[in-house]
Amino acid sequence: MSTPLESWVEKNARLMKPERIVFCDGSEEENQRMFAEMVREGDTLELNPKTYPNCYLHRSNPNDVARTEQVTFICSEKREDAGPTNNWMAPEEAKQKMSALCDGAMRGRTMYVVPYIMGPARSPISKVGVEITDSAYVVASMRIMSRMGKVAMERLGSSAEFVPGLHALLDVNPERRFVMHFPEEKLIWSVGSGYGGNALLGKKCLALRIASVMAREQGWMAEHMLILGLEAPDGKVTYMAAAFPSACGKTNLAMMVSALEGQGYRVWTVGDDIAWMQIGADGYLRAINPEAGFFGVAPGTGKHTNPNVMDAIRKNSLFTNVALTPEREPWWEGIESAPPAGMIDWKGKTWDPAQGPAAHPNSRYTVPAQQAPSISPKWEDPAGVPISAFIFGGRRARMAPLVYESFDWQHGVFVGATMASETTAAATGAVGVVRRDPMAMLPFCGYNMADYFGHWLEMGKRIPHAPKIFHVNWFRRDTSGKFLWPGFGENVRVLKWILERVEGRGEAQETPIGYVPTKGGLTLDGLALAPGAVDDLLRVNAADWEPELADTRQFLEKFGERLPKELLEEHHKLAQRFQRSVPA
Ligand code: GTP
Ligand code: SPV
Ligand code: MN
Repeated sequence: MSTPLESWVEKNARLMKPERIVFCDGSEEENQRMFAEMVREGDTLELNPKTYPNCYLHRSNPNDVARTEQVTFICSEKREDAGPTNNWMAPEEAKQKMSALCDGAMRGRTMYVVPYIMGPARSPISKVGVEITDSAYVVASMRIMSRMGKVAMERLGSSAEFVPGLHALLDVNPERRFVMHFPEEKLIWSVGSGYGGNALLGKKCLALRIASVMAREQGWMAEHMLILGLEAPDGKVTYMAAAFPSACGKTNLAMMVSALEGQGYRVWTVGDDIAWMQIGADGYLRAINPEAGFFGVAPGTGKHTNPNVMDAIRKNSLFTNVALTPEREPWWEGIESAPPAGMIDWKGKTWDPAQGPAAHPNSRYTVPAQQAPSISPKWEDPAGVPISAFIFGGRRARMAPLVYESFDWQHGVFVGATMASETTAAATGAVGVVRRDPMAMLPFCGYNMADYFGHWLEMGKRIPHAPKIFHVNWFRRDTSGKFLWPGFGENVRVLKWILERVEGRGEAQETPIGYVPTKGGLTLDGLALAPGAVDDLLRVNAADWEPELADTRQFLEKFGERLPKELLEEHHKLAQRFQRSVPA
C-alpha cells in the first residue's frame, strides 16, 4: 500500500516523466549536492570561502526577477469567490492548461520531492507542505526558508494532511508562466518561473494565499506581517506585527538595531514577512513565524542601515541577482562600500554604470533566521508570541503622517483596508505608482477581499485582548523630494510611542484620521532633523485627504454588495470628522 504522498508523487511523475525522482531529506550532504548541481548548471557560483563561507550567488534568468501578479490566479469554483482584486480561472480549465504544459516537462531531468513544515516543528499552528520541483535552486532555498526534509516527513507520517505544490521550470518563458491556486482543494501549481514567491511554494502561495483561506474557514489569521518584540528598559518585551507591502521595510524593521539602545529599548526579531495567528488560551492573539529564513531585499542594506543583516549573511547564505566584486564577494547599491573596479553585474557581465545598477533592484539574500543577531529567544515558541499592536504602513510621499493610532478595532480595519503604497521592484510592472494594497495582502489574499475584511471584523469581536491598530509611514518626502524621516534604526522612536499607547501612556492629539503624537510625545533626543521636519511629518492636511477620500470610496465600491457595511460606515465617519475640523 502506498501512502497518499507516494500516490500523489507517482501520479505526477507519470505526467512530468522525469528521469529520476529524489525524495529530499534536508541533510547537509544533500545540500552540498544541490549547490554542486547548481554550479554545474552554470547559473550559480561559490563566493569567497574565506569571507563568505558556504555562500553562493545565483543568477536567475533576466526575464524572471520578481513575482508576476498578472499571471497569478485564484482558481475557485465561482469567480465571485476570487473577488475583483484577483485574477480568476475556472479550476477545470486551469488544470487542463497546466497538465498540457507539464506533460513530459521533466524529461531527462530530476524531480525533487521536497517535504517541508511551515512553522516550528512542534507547533500546533504549523502546517506540512510538499513541493515537487525540477529546480535545485528551489530545493536549496526551501532548505533555508522552511523546516525541510526528514523533520517534515516525521511530522507527516503516512497522513494525507499536506498542502501539495507542483512546480516545473519549463523553459522559463514569460509566455508559459502561471502561478495557480486551487483554494477549495488547497492545491498549488506553478510553472515557468524559478524566482522567489513564484517558485518557493511554501511562502506566498501556501503561507498566504492558501493559508488565508484556511484561516477564514478555521477562525485564525494568515497575514503579510513581520513580528517583532520591543524590549523596554524594565526588560519587558511587547510584541507587535506589521503589514507593509513588498519592499516597504518589513525585514528592516524586524531586524533593526535600535537607535535607543542606550535608553534600554531593543528590538527582537520573530519573523520578517509572514505571521500566522490564533487566539490563545490567555485571550491574546498568538503569532508564529511560519518561515525559517529571510528572503530579503539586498539593495539599501548596509552596515549603517542594517548591521544585523550584514552580520547574518556572512555564512550559509544564498544571494540572487546581486553583483560580484573581483574578491568574489557580493555587492549591491546601498551596501555602503564604494563599487570596486572590475565589478560583474547581476547578469554576469562587466558592470557598466551607464547601463543601470550593478545589482537588480529586487536582488535578494536568503539566510537562516537563527543567524540573525537579533533573533528572539521566543522565535520558535510553539505557542507563538502575544501580539499587542498591529502596524499598517506603506510608501506615501505625501498624505500619511509618520504614525497614527486608530480609534478602535473597526476603524483600524478601515485603515488597513484602505491603505495604499507606491509600487516597488518586488513585482514586475511599473514602480512608484500609488495603489490600494489592503493590509499589504492585495497580491496574497486567496479569496474575495470583501470577505477578508469581514473576517477581520469578525476576529476583532472574538479576540478578548485585541491588538491596538496603528499606521506608519517612513517615506514622507519634503518639497525637494527628500525623505523627511531617517528611518531604519530610528524607527524605534515610533515603536516606543506605540508601546506607550498600548500601555495607556504616550501623548497624542486627536485628528480626523486618528491619534497623532504631539511633538513632545515622540522621543527625538539625539536626532538631527531639518527645521520644521517634525511638523511636516506629523501634519494631517485636509486638502490632501479630500482626493484620498474619493479614491478610497471608489476602491471600496469595487466590492459591491459583498463589502461589509462597517467599512462604508467608517468612510462616512472619516469624511464627517474632516468636515467638522475644517471651518466652512
Ligand atoms: P519584501 O521582502 O518584499 O516583503 O520587503 P520588505 O517589506 O521586507 O522590505 P525591506 O525591509 O526589505 O525593505 C525594502 C527596501 O526599503 C530596502 O531597499 C530598504 O533599504 C528600504 N527601507 C526599509 N526600511 C526603510 C526606512 O525606514 N526608510 C527608508 N528610507 N528606506 C527603508
Ligand atoms: C514579497 O514580494 O512580498 C516578498 C518576496 O517577500 S517574494 O518571495 O518573491 O514574494
Ligand atoms: Mn514579502
